[in-house]
Amino acid sequence: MSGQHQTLGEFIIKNQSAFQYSSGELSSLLNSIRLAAKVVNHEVNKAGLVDIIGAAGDTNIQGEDQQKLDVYANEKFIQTMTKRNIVCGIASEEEDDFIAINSQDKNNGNKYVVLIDPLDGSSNIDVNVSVGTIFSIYRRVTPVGTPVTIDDFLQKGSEQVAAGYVVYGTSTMIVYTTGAGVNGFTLNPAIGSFYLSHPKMTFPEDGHIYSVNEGNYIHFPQGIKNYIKYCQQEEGDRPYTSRYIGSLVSDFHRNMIKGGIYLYPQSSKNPKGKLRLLYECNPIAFLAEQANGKSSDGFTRTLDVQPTELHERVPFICGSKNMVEKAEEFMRNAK
Ligand code: P6P
Repeated sequence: MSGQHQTLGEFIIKNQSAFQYSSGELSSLLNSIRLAAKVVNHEVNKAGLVDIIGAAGDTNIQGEDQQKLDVYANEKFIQTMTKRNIVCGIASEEEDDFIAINSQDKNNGNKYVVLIDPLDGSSNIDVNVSVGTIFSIYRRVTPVGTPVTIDDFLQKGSEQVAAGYVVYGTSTMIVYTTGAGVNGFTLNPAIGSFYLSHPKMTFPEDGHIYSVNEGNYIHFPQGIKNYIKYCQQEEGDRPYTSRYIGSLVSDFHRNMIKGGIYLYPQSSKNPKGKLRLLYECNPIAFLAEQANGKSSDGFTRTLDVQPTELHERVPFICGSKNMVEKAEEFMRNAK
């Protein structure tokens, strides 16, 4: 990466004045995410070499086997954010309840809460397929200096002040937004710095890739079945290409660059879908809209859903605007 590319640190400083809230704290928070991403990346990249892959022998609240890297990533992100003394609370896919930071300190002026999926797609670790970290940042809604409550976490996705992901793929990238567009930074492992490699990322309005686990086809609602058959029809620019990695961050990242749609609908097996609203769907939906894409459950805009539980699941359709609107049309017509 030659010298003319801006580093993530330079970009954060250059753009912090555009951030409507206390920019210094957000910058410091984004820097802590950058540090944790480098630490986790180091372990993910050598997962096959050391005895860190394989289940940790424990299960999380989702009842999913915790992979050792899940546990490791969770610890590292929580540690780095806690140390920076900016955050008053953290919620994680790997933690049953939210974690209050310094709540005993009445002078705790921390204003932000963070929700994370520390290692999404972790079932892919043992087979060397890319995985990701997803994060979502809000300002607290309860008075500063008081202990954080569940209300600080159960905010609509439209209230997010920042969101992003780390994708540990053929290269490691951080992609994030603070509400002024989406920018992607690639890690130069030789130097240990992230460089602005994908400025102003934007979804093509149309695409030719659909990403869904077709193994669940018979369990899908009729509208989704009809949309999948539409994608497979010989007509116009169809059939589309089916690409499904089984890692939301990787499927989303590819679709944002090339144009495409990702679907994890409700089904008779997963009546509310599989993906979690607060730390998977909302941050990805924020990024999608900031990149001129769209995201819904087939009827309601993802960012408008009022959360009621920390680990609640929602049906999720996200990607190129015209493709999501076509899928929504099939959902409406099948009602
Ligand atoms: P399935 C990973 O567990 C995840 O949350 C997403 O990253 C991924 O897109 C989806 O679930 C895969 O789920 O049921 O198709 O294996």
